[in-house]
Amino acid sequence: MARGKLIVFEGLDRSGKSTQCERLVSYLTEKGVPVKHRRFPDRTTPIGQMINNYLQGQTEQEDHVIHLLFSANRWEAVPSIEADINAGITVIIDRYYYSGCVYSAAKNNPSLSLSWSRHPEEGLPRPDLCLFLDISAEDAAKRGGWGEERYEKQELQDRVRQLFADMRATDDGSDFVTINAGQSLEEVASAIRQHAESCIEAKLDSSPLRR
Ligand code: T5A
Ligand code: NA
Repeated sequence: MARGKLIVFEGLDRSGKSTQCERLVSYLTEKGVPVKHRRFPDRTTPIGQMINNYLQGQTEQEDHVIHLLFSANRWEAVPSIEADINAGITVIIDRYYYSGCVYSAAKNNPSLSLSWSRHPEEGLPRPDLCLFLDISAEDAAKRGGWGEERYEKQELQDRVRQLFADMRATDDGSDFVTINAGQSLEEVASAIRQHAESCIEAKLDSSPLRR
């Protein structure tokens, strides 16, 4: 049996990741493609609850500690992600280690560089497709809802966008397929469907997930 594919959505806060992730999952499900939808942070686990409390400003965490908790929250899901993919299910994830690295590095902590932030993520399954929903922090902010969680501030989001751009020059950034997320919902969805369908159709039967 052909393995499932690993597809990831990335981008700034309010770039439309969750909306588009849900649309793609319903579209593929209707077409009969076996898919599973996940998100990081996964706030349902004990580690995820610690992350949630931090994001909502109820607790403080040292910068490296919260970085490692976000990373641990991905590692704890790996056995289940691998089991799904080996069972032929395509796993579609809302945010992954790319966010993990850039949001931590955006804090400008001198001992938490983009390259330091990558180390705990080494060895996580690497996506077959990473859809980067590109929008300026200014346009994303117009969509409303900022100000409720810790990182939802224009200045930090501007640094996050710059770091995603810096990441493009690294090996990780070579994964990005950039989608103009400033278009209408339908235009964005249609661009995503094209990339996702060619990824799913690509024959990789004997090729294991990359690391
Ligand atoms: N984080 C995350 C880390 O620091 N380290 C990590 O390792 C990880 C994984 C929470 C925070 O955690 C940080 C990053 C985040 O700051 P989250 O739970 O993914 O991460 O964040 P959420 O608040 O759930 O989601 P986002 O803010 O990222 O929003 P989305 O999912 O990008 O956007 P979405 O789809 O909810 O859309 C936002 C609004 O825009 C509208 C939607 O209807 C909605 O109202 N919209 C559009 N409007 C016009 N045109 C379009 N094309 C539109 N698309 C969406
Ligand atoms: Na979201």
